[in-house]
Amino acid sequence: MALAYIGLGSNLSDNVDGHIVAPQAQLNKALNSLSSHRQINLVTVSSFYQTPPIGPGEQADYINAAAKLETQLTPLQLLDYLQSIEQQQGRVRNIRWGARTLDLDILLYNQLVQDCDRLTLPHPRMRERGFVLAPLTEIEPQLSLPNGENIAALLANCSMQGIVKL
Ligand code: ROI
Repeated sequence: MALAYIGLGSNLSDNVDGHIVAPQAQLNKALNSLSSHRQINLVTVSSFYQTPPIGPGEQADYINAAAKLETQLTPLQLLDYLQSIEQQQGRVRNIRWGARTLDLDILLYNQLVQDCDRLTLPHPRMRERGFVLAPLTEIEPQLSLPNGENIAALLANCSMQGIVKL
């Protein structure tokens, strides 16, 4: 059984059968899909955070969260499942770093270090992102990266400007 940490983010509403699904509901729906998988046990979910957008152009604020899960899936099987949830919930991959209905990232998978086409672990940009580290530190403050860096210490170096715990 592996321990994995997932980052969740959304800043767009999807239109499902004429109904708007707000970012918070996108995250809740994704968490339901995660916990419904037979080989995933959702252990802890952080609070939701409203966070200012990092990236180009005018974008709405994001809702971000982190989750801890136990799984029998391999990293790539887990990635496939996360991408199937993103697709179900109307994610359109268009511009890099553009607004999105739902973004599910594997942050850590055990203490695995890997760099292949589809998946780099730990997540390559998590070290400097307050919107990732704030929810992750809430659920696991003593967690460290494979290189020994503690996530709470990394968070102390990030700007928390505009990040609001909901
Ligand atoms: N900015 C915030 N605040 N939260 C995100 O989840 C997020 N995701 C992204 C980019 C576009 C980099 N910016 C973000 O992919």
